[in-house]
Amino acid sequence: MDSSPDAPSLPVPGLPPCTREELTRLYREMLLIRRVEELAAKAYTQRKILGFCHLYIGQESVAVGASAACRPEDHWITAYREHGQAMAKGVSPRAVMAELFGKATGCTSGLGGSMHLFDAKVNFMGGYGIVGAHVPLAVGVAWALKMRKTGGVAVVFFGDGAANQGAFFEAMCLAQLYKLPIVFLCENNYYAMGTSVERASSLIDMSLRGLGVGMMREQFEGFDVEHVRDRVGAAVAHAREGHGPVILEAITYRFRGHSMSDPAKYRPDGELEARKKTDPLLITEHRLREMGADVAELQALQASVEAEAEDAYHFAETSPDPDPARLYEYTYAP
Ligand SMILES: Cc1ncc(C[n+]2csc(CCOP(=O)(O)OP(=O)(O)O)c2C)c(N)n1
Ligand SMILES: [Mg+2]
Repeated sequence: MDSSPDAPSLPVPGLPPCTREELTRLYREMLLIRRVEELAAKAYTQRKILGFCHLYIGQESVAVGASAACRPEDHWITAYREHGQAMAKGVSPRAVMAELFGKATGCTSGLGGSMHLFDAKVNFMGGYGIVGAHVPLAVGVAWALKMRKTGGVAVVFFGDGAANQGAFFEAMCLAQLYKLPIVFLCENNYYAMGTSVERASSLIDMSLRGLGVGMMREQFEGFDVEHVRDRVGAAVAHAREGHGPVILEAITYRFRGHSMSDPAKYRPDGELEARKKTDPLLITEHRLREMGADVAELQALQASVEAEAEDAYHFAETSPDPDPARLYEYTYAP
């Protein structure tokens, strides 16, 4: 389906509103991702986690909203800021934390680390460190899903920086040509390392890139988990029904630096504080209160999340290191 400015757009609403029970579940998931990453940041400063570590704090509503719009048979693939997406797709906090610690019990057996979480059991096709390089892989996944008639949709998460890469444009061309079941989900968090989006691109709405190949597109604010669920729900339904790909841009913001070594001094004064007013956790907590959730209920939920995150940390810390004999297992063909 062509997506010129006059072409039909995605249905609004894409999904019926969340029940209070479902919204509570989404809030819990976002909070769990936040707490697990806060503990990961602590472990990093204690040198229990080594190498690169890119936190998703501030963006949790995108992954969690998308997960509420997807089915288990849908396949996700993403870049290196992927702890939250992995957990939202069903990788356990224990397996994520243990992988960050480089332990044998991690979801990649401790051989991948922060940027290479992977879990085929839940159709999480991995984090990747080369900016934009996973987008063509996602098209291959979508091709396989179509050929195998699985009914599954591929969802590829990528940043505003990745949307300037050549591989991304080529991937979009092919996906549209073959009407593949794929949703391109750009998380525009306004920065690629220290470069703001308008310093790197003449277009700051990356979903407009889809128009060049006739792809259905939409930009939306990604701070409200229920809204993300709705827009991704509309896009996934479009792709699942065989109408071809959709490119979405979720406007979001990362509260921490690009990686653990970035003090993020490039932000204009006041920008971070202003964005924290649209913290996904605050928005959803407020909605739950409006729906009748009381303080005691939310406190009990927060305590259970705290315990689960601490459990993941303890599990990672006490897990064994991988056997050095396995080091080359996935590096060279036998
Ligand atoms: C091909 C390539 N070029 C440069 C880098 C260095 N690099 C790592 S992350 C990054 C920024 C990418 O920003 P964006 O796609 O917006 O994702 P975000 O970090 O904001 O989630 C860059 C330039 C890289 N990893 N790969
Ligand atoms: Mg970015």
